[in-house]
Amino acid sequence: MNRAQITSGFWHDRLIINATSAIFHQWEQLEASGCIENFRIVAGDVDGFREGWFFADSDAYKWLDAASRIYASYPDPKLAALMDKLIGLLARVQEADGYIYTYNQIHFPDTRWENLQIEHELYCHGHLIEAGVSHYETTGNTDLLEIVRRAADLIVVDFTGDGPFYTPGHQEIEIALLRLYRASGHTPYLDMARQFIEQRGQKSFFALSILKQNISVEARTKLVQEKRQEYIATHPDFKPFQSPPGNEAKRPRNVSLRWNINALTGKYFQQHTPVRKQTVPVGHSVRFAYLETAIAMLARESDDKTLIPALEQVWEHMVTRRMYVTGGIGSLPALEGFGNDYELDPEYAYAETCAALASIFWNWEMGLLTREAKYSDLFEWQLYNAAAVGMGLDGKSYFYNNPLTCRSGVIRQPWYAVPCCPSNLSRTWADIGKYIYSQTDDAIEIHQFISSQFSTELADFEIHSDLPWKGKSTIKVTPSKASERFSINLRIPGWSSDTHVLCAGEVMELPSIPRSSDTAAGGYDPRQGQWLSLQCDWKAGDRIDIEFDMSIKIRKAHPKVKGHQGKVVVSRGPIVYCLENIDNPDVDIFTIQLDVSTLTEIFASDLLGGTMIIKASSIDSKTLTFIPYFLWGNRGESNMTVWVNA
Ligand code: FUB
Ligand code: ZN
Repeated sequence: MNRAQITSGFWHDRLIINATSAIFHQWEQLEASGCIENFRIVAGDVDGFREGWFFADSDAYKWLDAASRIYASYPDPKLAALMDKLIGLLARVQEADGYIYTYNQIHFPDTRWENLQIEHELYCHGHLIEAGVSHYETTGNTDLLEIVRRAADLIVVDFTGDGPFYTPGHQEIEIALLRLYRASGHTPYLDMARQFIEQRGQKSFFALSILKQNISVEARTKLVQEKRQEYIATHPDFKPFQSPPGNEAKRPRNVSLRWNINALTGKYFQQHTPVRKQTVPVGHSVRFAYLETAIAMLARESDDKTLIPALEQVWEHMVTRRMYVTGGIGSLPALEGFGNDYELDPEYAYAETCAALASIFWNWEMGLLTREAKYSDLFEWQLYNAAAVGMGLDGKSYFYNNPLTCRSGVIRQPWYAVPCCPSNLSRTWADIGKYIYSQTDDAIEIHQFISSQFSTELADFEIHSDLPWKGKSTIKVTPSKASERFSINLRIPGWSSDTHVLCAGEVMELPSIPRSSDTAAGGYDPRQGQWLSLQCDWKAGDRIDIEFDMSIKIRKAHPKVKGHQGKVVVSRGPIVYCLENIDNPDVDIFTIQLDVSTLTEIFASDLLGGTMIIKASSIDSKTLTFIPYFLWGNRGESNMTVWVNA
């Protein structure tokens, strides 16, 4: 596995918070909310009532996945003990044939795979499988792997050859099976993933089956609620967990109607048409990007080129028509998903943290599938903006939905009734070292400039990077032989309009940046990323010096995006900035007019853990302070806007 060790700088600091604060906080919340207790109830360790959504198990698995990945770089015995405790519990909860899903095991022991479009049974099994693969990869221990293989084998037995009706409503099992196939080489997992993917959108009368499942889900939910009331009445000591209030996303009118239409047509679940015809991003954005990730993985694993055109088209459509300037996706609350082309209201923006993460996974796979740099450009942008905003500086407070304009009431919460984002973010950050480089037969590709070191059979590499605050990066190369000829391909990000590269002291000529004729809707266009190929006889002590352009940029939305006329976004390097009213107490951040000729950067070492801020004046000479968007909301309730009048 290609994994670089993160050595210093921005990400090193974030990963320490992830490993020392976030992961333990998340465990406490899983305990407090009853998620872990649900497993103890099934195991017969305790008496109690199962709490949380029917898919609550997935949060325990995602935590285990995150903990396993964190453990690879931060082998804390406390973390190992928690993981072992949970794995031991899962071993006792799993049924003899591999099934494990506390909702059914407690409430409906005689039913399985009942409402696949709605109840997330396969989604939960998918997260379990992913946790098992991560745990095995990072610890070499097979305890969890054995559990997940039993679960995966059951799925293969129960679903192989079944028709399109037996396709999950929330994608995830496909990614999981493909990861398990990569780890084990066992082809039934690959075949099962292929079946789930190929059968999407093939079901006739989808609306009828959704209506039927909805009736069943409602009846089952009602039954569970009645049982719960009964339990509370007979157990006066039972103290249900009070989840902090969620951040209500501001909703456009008629969004419920749109949700219904989306669900009945299958678009919400990406079940409206077969995957090779899915060229427009629709529906729930996490499900969408998990599906695209899985398709890209399948295309790589089975060398199926027929899957690529739709992947490329749907990506192009997303980045040019349906993505926010932060890289956030999903502009419709309630639907938690895509709106129409150019429908990118900053206040309604749902842009769930998990959706950004899902897109990150997809971009990585696309980069490896096509070897095009643009995918790693978007990866980087979403990592620093749409995803990084999801976790507070303390590692213990989170955003779920991520508006680009907030007039009130959005605050970071320690937990959510649906806590899918925190551990998803933690597991992704813990794996940043896996996304820094890749290798082909004769080249090393550097995708991300993050201070780190790694070794391949060709050479040892040390990257030192001042990103995201300063533009300097260096790469030291120590080849395995005294002199070794191979290529190092550097991604030159589209956001850097003037990059300078010195290779062993020699100035390199850069490829010209292609400018596309159609402007991206949101104001950020990742399609300008490029590879620079350095083909040399590398010698010990060789270094590559890179200087990226860190000038402040002004971005504008496409004229078709409503409400954005006369508004701009400020960005610098890979970072999108915003105005938060706590830094601008004397102005109305929603109406103030920025004088774009006054923008200048200053490093504020005592603000928000040390950050580059941007100072400017309004046209009536008021001082404005911009902070990185990903840092907003770290100082209590506040208003914020990414789009500013100019
Ligand atoms: O339903 C499982 C996860 O929780 C989804 O991906 C999120 O959007 C949230 O609903
Ligand atoms: Zn989420």
